[in-house]
Amino acid sequence: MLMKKRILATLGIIAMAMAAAPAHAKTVQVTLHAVEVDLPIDNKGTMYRAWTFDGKVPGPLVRVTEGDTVDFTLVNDAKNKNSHAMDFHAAQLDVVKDFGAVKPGESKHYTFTAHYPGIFYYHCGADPMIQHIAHGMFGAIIVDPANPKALPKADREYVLIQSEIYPNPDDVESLMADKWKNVVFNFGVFRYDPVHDANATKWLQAKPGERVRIYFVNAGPNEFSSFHPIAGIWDRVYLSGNPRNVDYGLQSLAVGPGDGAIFDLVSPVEGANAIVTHSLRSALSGAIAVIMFTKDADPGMGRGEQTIVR
Ligand SMILES: [Cu+2]
Repeated sequence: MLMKKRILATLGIIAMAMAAAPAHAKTVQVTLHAVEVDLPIDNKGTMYRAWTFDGKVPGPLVRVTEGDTVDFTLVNDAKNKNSHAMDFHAAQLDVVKDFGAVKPGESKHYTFTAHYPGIFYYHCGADPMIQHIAHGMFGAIIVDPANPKALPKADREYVLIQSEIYPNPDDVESLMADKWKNVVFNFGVFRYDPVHDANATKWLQAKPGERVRIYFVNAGPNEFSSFHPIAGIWDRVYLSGNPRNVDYGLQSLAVGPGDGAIFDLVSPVEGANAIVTHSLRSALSGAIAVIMFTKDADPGMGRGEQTIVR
């Protein structure tokens, strides 16, 4: 009789645990291809030997919801010359078994559950990691909170990833000596800055009063960011993008290599802000992104495919 009670109690606990599991949790298939390809690194089309995920820098935006399981496959294309790997900062795994490199023509598969909401870095971790990141092998994964009301609703969302560009990313000594030429957002010198580069054709857009959510990642490999909106104030900042890590009314926040944060910006007026790293040697070499606040802002910008403006 006692045994039966215990079994029933245990079953009750299991049933409660199952009821507590998020009903929305799903498995998301993600396949990324390591591709070595030439890409432009400025607005006039200077080409650079890039190592990429899916031929783009930043790599494709991966987006899941807290509690989801990511079923991940990395394919290292046979045409490549180098081994590559994948390190998701949203994952809790084995660095050797899961994040280890695979040779050209091979692939790697692993799964993880995204237990923490936020904005997380992903990057190639193949040796020497500094060279793979300098070549452009990085991107971002957003893990949206399971509770859709955990963050105030954003009207527009943009991903900005800071990194350094080195004249020769295969000269590892120059990477170790931190001899970058440009610090940039989304792998382009003044990519979204028509003020410093007349060849820039795109910038960020929003309407006054809209809540603009910047998902920011610092890919490094070496430089810190002091992330600041010139002529604006971050309304809210969430460290690592976790809704529990909220700060209000910040002017700048230091974001180190391998880190990320959510920055919410609301402009009460029309006009422009210039989003920079306030480390000015970095900003003036290419890390400035203009955001225009106008009543006739393009309704497509900061939504869907235009979350990473390409
Ligand atoms: Cu790589």
